[in-house]
Amino acid sequence: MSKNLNAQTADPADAAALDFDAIVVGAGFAGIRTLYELRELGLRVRVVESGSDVGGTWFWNRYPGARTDSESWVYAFRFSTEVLNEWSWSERYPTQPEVHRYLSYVTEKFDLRKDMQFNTQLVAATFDEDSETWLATTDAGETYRTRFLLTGLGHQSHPYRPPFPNLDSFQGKWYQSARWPHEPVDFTGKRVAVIGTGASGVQIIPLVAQQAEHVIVFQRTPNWVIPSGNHSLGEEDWTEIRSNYDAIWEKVFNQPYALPFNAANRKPSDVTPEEQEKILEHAYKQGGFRYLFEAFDDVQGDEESNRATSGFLRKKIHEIVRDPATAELLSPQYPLLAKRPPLGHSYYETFNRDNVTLVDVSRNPLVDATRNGLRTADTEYEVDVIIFATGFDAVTGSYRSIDLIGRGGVHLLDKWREGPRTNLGAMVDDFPNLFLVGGPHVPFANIPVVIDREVRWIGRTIARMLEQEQRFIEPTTEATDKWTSLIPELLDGTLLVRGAAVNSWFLGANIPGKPVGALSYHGGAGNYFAALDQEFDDGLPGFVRR
Ligand code: N01
Repeated sequence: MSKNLNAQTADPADAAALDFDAIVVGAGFAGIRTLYELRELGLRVRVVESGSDVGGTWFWNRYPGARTDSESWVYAFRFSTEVLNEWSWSERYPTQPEVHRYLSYVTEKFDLRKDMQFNTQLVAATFDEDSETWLATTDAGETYRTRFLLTGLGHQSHPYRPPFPNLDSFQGKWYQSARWPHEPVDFTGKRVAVIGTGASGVQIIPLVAQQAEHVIVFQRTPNWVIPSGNHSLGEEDWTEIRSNYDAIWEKVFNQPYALPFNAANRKPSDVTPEEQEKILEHAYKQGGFRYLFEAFDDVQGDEESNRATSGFLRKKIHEIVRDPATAELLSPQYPLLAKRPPLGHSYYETFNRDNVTLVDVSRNPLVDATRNGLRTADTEYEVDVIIFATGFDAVTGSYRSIDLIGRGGVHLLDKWREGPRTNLGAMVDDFPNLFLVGGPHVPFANIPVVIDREVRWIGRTIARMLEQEQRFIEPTTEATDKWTSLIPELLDGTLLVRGAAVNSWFLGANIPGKPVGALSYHGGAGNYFAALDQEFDDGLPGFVRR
């Protein structure tokens, strides 16, 4: 049954008719999950999405090799047992087309599409203090009045490309990983430049190398690339997963990165050097992020665990890559996790191919495109195709696309000039009734799970407001200050803080001029979920409601 929020009070301020009870921005994991939650509360919801279909990240990132780095059975919507039972992923790490099919299936299953407006960018939203509603404007010039505004903009949705002033003069074709065309790109017979060796570049390079005449990989900072250990999943696997799903989710909710892993319960110094080798070899064979968490505990905080785990990887790089100079260039000189490590699918092996060249641009940077390719200060590289796998203005950059104006005319990005401010990653002071979904200050972790738990909290909070006939919620400044100051403290307890020196996106260090500091919660997903529950159970003391 639809609950028209206008009908709840005789307040004359409600003369302003609502077009919707809630507008949700984005139709990726966050938007889909949020729409479902709010529908269950009986709210009238409109999802506004700039793409032509659902998917978010999985709509835009169609580059060759795009697939998840989380294991499929937990890169999933937890809220519906039916979905968990009906959908069987075909691989440990599903490809972009499969994730897109999954999101489409969930959308159709719950008949969500009818509340979605595609090809529409929400460009601005202003909080109207008199009526305590949001006025949201689209790029088509429509203005909607809504009680609640929820942003599911994605962590990595504002692509970054280095400013090469002469890119227009390049006679070949260029592509950006995060804005890949829908039709296949044929690299046969082409000389291809790939700029960037983050998670996107690491997935692109091996596949393009199989097709292209020659690939030049321009690397500024190497990554610790962990072998994925990908494999297909059959009926037997799914029977086992489903019979253990409760236990799997229990692990997920307690593991720092919301992944279904067991704690190792040991440090390298607890075992002999021979046992260390055996343990690391076993974890390496398992592949994926299990390597980071199931061999030794606290790789993210403990120097000894980190050194043992990264040292073993360094040895593997040198074993796999035949040319010692190339192997050395591919070996990072910083702790594991100081950059977000990608999973590789024959990544290091690709550098043994005759048609792949690694060029180190750490000291001699690429400065521009030319008619025929790319150039550093002293060398031109002639190519037919350039692929920019150069990342994103992450987390807060997603908010550049909407001018959000809160109480007193304050613009969100002005408020966040020195870094984001939130309470619980869910709300911002001076921005009443605006909920951020999967945005800054939520855990740096397996994101569908984080979204699921956060949206559940938002749903429960709005349900409580409806029960108590309230229309207004805003975090207190004190609670916002407290949560915001916790974020750098948590980061400082980890080796991830070293990411500042190696351009890590999770610190904003990859974007020239962006303030460097923690954008996410590094206190472990389980602790974040507990903080959400505690806040709710205590009666939401960090928020003003009326
Ligand atoms: O972006 P990145 P990404 N000259 O920022 C280089 C998620 N994701 O799209 O490291 C030369 O990691 C830059 O060099 P440096 C995931 O969370 C997930 O790959 O700054 N190089 C770097 O190598 C991931 O972590 C998945 O020195 C330049 C690269 O471009 C996040 O998105 C898949 C340069 C950018 O790497 C971002 O990944 C894909 C320049 N001027 C993405 N400018 C999966 O889960 C930048 N670079 C599978």
